[in-house]
This record gives sequence, structure tokens and C-alpha cells, in this order.
Amino acid sequence: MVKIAALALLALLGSVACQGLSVGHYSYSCPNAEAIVREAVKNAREKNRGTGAGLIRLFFHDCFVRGCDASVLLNTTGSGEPTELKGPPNKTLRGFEVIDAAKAALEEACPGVVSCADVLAFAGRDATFFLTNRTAAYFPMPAGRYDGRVSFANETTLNLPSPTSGLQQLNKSFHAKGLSLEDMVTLSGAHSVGRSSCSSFHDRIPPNPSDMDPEFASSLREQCSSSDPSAMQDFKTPDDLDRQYYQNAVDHKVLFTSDAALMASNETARMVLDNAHVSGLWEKKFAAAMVKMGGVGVKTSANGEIRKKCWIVNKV
Ligand code: HEM
Ligand SMILES: *[C@@H]1O[C@H](CO)[C@@H](O)[C@H](O)[C@H]1NC(C)=O
Ligand SMILES: *[C@@H]1O[C@H](CO)[C@@H](O)[C@H](O)[C@H]1NC(C)=O
Ligand SMILES: *[C@@H]1O[C@H](CO)[C@@H](O)[C@H](O)[C@H]1NC(C)=O
Ligand SMILES: *[C@@H]1O[C@H](CO)[C@@H](O)[C@H](O)[C@H]1NC(C)=O
Ligand SMILES: *[C@@H]1O[C@H](CO)[C@@H](O)[C@H](O)[C@H]1NC(C)=O
Ligand SMILES: CC(=O)N[C@H]1CO[C@H](CO)[C@@H](O)[C@@H]1O
Repeated sequence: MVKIAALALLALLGSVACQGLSVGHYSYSCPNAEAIVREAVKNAREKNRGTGAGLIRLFFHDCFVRGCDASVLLNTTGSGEPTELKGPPNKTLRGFEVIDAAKAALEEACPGVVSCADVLAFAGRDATFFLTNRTAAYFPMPAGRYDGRVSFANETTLNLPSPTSGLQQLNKSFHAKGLSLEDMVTLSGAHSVGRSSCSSFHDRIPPNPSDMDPEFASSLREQCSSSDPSAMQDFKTPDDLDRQYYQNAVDHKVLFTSDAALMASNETARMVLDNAHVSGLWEKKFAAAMVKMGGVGVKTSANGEIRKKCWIVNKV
């Protein structure tokens, strides 16, 4: 059943290849490419469900800075300038070891063929599949991205939305990447897994005033005075990628100003309510939005390369 649905979607997407990307891009050049990445994600996720959340976030942080070109993975470009990894929003990124393990296995199977940008995209898709306990379809992720050679720390805060953003700012930063207000609402649903450091929502907990549910706010305050000042994004089903996030937004039990902002207009509040109430709706929208985000600023052989190692450009 799932297989048939996935195949139908595959046919549909294959026919509308966007940004020069296509589904099954490696089916001749590296037939096991997607299976190799999936295996690496599965192994990591079985050890720690948080790693899956980290992989979904890595894909977002890659695509929003210089396009989906794996610039987020570079720690060495030869320019001597600090890379995106040194930018303030990077501090809690995780999952790098999974990307490195997948890439090592890929280089073994088909050297020089599969880009790190595609590994990130496949891993984001695979993590979505596993974190929904396979209830979301294993959606086809078009591929054919090339890897960038440039990565600057100073470009992270300029391009990535801040947790203190309001609705207008969020709308603006997603539009700047060719993504819609609805894509923004849909993709924010990723905040139904993983965690956050308290510094990211400090402005919303007592003694600071906010529209947060008072009991929820004081429980966060308690967690934040512990030795590990962090909280799960979704207090209710923290390890499941599901639509609970939207119910939390309705209930004023979300962490960030940017999460609460989804209720700040009738238009977005309607989307939140639909996602919260209609079973299966958000999962479909999320898959489509991940694919759309994966088309942001994609590079080609003309301005990119296939990196040999994901953390360093081929020629320093
Ligand atoms: C709408 C604007 C967004 C803002 C302002 C935002 C901000 C943040 C912040 C501040 C954190 C916590 C970092 C920390 O302090 O530890 C976080 C975590 C996370 N974000 Fe977002 N984010 C946004 C959109 C997205 C999108 C589009 C995705 C992916 C599709 C995403 C996926 C995640 C995930 C999975 C985590 C948890 C990571 C982990 O547990 O390692 N976020 N986000
Ligand atoms: C870059 O990252 C790789 C892999 O994680 C690591 O082995 C290497 O030492 C790092 N290099 C620098 C300069 O940080
Ligand atoms: C998904 O699987 C995890 C790990 O096996 C389990 O803890 C969780 O309850 C499951 N969630 C749902 C919604 O089935
Ligand atoms: C970021 O830093 C690089 C290297 O120092 C510089 O060339 C570039 O102009 C800076 N960009 C911005 C937006 O400040
Ligand atoms: C979002 O941005 C678009 C493009 O700038 C604009 O047309 C639309 O009115 C904005 N919507 C909201 C709710 O801010
Ligand atoms: C929502 O719609 C109602 C009635 O249509 C209107 O009075 C109200 O100002 C709107 N609220 C927001 C936040 O746009
Ligand atoms: C994952 C990672 O490389 N994090 C780095 C983010 O930037 C800070 C400095 O701002 C580094 O200390 C972290 O190691």
C-alpha cells in the first residue's frame, strides 16, 4: 500500500523535476545511494532519537544559507574565515557524525558521485520517515545538488529566522527563499521533535511576561534552572514527529515567540487549527514542503563540486 503510494508520488514528482533535480538521480550512477544513507540514519536513530531531529534541522540550516549546498558542514574552506559552523545559530546543531558515516560508506561504494548536499536532503527525508514511526510516507526526495565551496559565519544570522521573530519577520525570511507563509507554518511543525536550550526562549518564561500558559511557563522555568538548561520542543510527545505541535500552539504551550506567532493572524491560525485537527493532513504537507525547501538555491556542476569529504572543500 505504502509502496504503491510512494511509486505514484515518484512518477508525479519525476515528471515535474524542479531546479534541475530529479527523483532517482543516482539510480544508474550509484544505485544504493539512498539505501546507504537510510541505513546510516536508521542506525543512528536507533541509538538516539534526538539525532533524527538534528538531521532535519541541519537540512533547514543548510538550505537557508547559500542554498542547499552543504555549506553548513564545512569547517575548512581555505579562506581562513570562520565558516557557518561558527555562526551563533549553529551552536546546538547535531547529527554531523551520521552525515560523515553515510558519506564514508558512499565513497566506498561509488567514489566521487554523491554530493554532501544530497546526503543532507536524503537524511532529512529519512529522519522524517523514522521519527513519524513510518506513518508519514517515505516520500521521494529529488536529487542532483552540487556542493558549494564557500561558507561564512556572518551569513547565518542574516538568513536564518530568530526564535524571537514575529509573524512578519518569519514570513519575510521564508519568502526570501521562495517559500510561502503556508510553507513556513508547515515546516515549523518540525518543532514537534528535538530540544532547545533555554537561552532560545528565555524571553518567554517568568519573570518575563508572555502569552504562554502559566503552568507550562513555570514548569519550563524549573527545568531551566537545572544543570541542563534545556527543554523538549514538544512536551507531550517529544520523540514523535507529529501534529501535536499545532495543538500545543493552540494551547499556548510552545517554546518560541516564532512558534506562538503562528496564532497571530487569522490566516495562519486557520492553518494551525487544520493541521491540529485533520488527521494525515500535516504529514502530507510537510513532505511536500521539505521537497520544496530542498530546491532552494541549488548549485550545478558550473558553480559546485562533489565533495570527497563533507567537512572540507576538495581543493583548499
Ligand atoms: C520558523 C522559523 C524557525 C525558527 C525561528 C527556529 C528556531 C529554532 C531554535 C532556536 C531551536 C533550538 C536551538 C537551541 O537553542 O538548542 C530550534 C530547534 C529545532 N528546529 Fe527550528 N526554527 C525554525 C524553523 C525550523 C524548520 C523549518 C525546521 C525544519 C524543517 C526546524 C527544525 C528544528 C528541529 C528539528 C529542532 C530540534 C533540534 C535538535 O533537537 O537537535 N526548525 N529551532
Ligand atoms: C573538521 O571536521 C572533521 C570531521 O568532523 C574533523 O576530523 C577535523 O579535525 C575538523 N577540522 C577542523 C579544522 O576543525
Ligand atoms: C514511536 O516509537 C517510539 C519508539 O519505539 C515509541 O516510544 C513511541 O511511543 C511511538 N509513537 C507512536 C505515536 O506510536
Ligand atoms: C562575511 O564575511 C566575508 C569574509 O570576511 C566577507 O567577504 C563578506 O562581505 C561578509 N558578509 C557580510 C554580509 O557581512
Ligand atoms: C507575507 O509576505 C508576502 C510577500 O511579501 C505578502 O504578500 C503577504 O501579505 C505577507 N503575509 C503576511 C501574513 O504577513
Ligand atoms: C480575525 O478576523 C476577525 C473577524 O473576521 C477580525 O475581527 C479580527 O481582527 C481578525 N484578527 C486578526 C488577528 O487578524
Ligand atoms: C557544531 C559546531 O561546530 N558548533 C560550533 C558553533 O560555534 C561555536 C562558536 O561560536 C563553537 O564553539 C562550536 O563548536
